[in-house]
Amino acid sequence: MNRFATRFAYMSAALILAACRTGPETATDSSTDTSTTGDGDGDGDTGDGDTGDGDGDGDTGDGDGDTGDGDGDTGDGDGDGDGDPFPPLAGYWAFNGDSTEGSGTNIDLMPIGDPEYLASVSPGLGTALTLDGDDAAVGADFVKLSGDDVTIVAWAYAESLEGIWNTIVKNWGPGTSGQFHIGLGEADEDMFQSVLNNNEWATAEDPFPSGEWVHTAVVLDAMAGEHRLYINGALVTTVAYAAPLDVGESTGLGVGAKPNDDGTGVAEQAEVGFWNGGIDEVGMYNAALTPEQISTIYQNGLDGIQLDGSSE
Ligand SMILES: [Ca+2]
Ligand SMILES: [Ca+2]
Ligand SMILES: [Ca+2]
Repeated sequence: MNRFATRFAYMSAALILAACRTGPETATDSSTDTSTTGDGDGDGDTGDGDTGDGDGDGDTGDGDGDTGDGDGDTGDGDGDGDGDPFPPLAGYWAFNGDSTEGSGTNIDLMPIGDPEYLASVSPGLGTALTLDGDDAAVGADFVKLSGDDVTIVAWAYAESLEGIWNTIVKNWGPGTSGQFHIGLGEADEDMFQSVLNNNEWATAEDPFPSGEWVHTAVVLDAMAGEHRLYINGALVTTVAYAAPLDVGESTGLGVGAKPNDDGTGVAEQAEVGFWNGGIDEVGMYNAALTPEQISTIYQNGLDGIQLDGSSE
């Protein structure tokens, strides 16, 4: 099933569910939710207990009684009914011909320079954002990750490791910091690295492989107090993580380069960190995924299964 058919299927499922709900439930939602800023309609706004899956019915605590995403399984949002436990995506960029956001919960990105959309890890993953050293995709008003548990994943192909702060994905500007830098290190450090706003760093021990697709994952686990890096589904680094995750003031999101502070372009500084190569399947979760889930995402990518459970 192609992506659009899949999304249509979600929408149909959501509409059917909405139609099946009774009037009193809806009335309860709107009448009892006055203590929050949300309206209880489950559309992803804050305060009404949504977990942010953006499908309008997967929220918890809004009085409608559902706990899943309305697709009949336990909340992975992929609609495949297999009951796997993946949380809803809080941001998803599949880069299949464009840089739009795929989960409905975060921002579309705009191309900077002349990025192309070329072959990815496997045919099922469609195309990847392909950059030759002066291109990127950026956007304004990034919907920050909420809570203290976070997972960010991406496939990345480094054609070259030249340059500093080579960026895979970043909410961080030149004048204001943000929630994270994920990419490579500064100066000659070409190790996979994640930097948080409170200056906690996690750095892999080995240089990032070039000339091949590499799956990367960063997990912030508040309960365990761990900030973990994974390469190709395997844990490579663990450092201490002290929640909360600082939000920071930068509002831009950059894939393939550091954005400017408001995400209307790339940072105008030497440390812009252009990625040279490919990036695909950038996904974010407001949850600390387990080692098994990270491994599954890696294996799914090799098998051509995208984060939303579909294949191109
Ligand atoms: Ca893709
Ligand atoms: Ca270019
Ligand atoms: Ca470098």
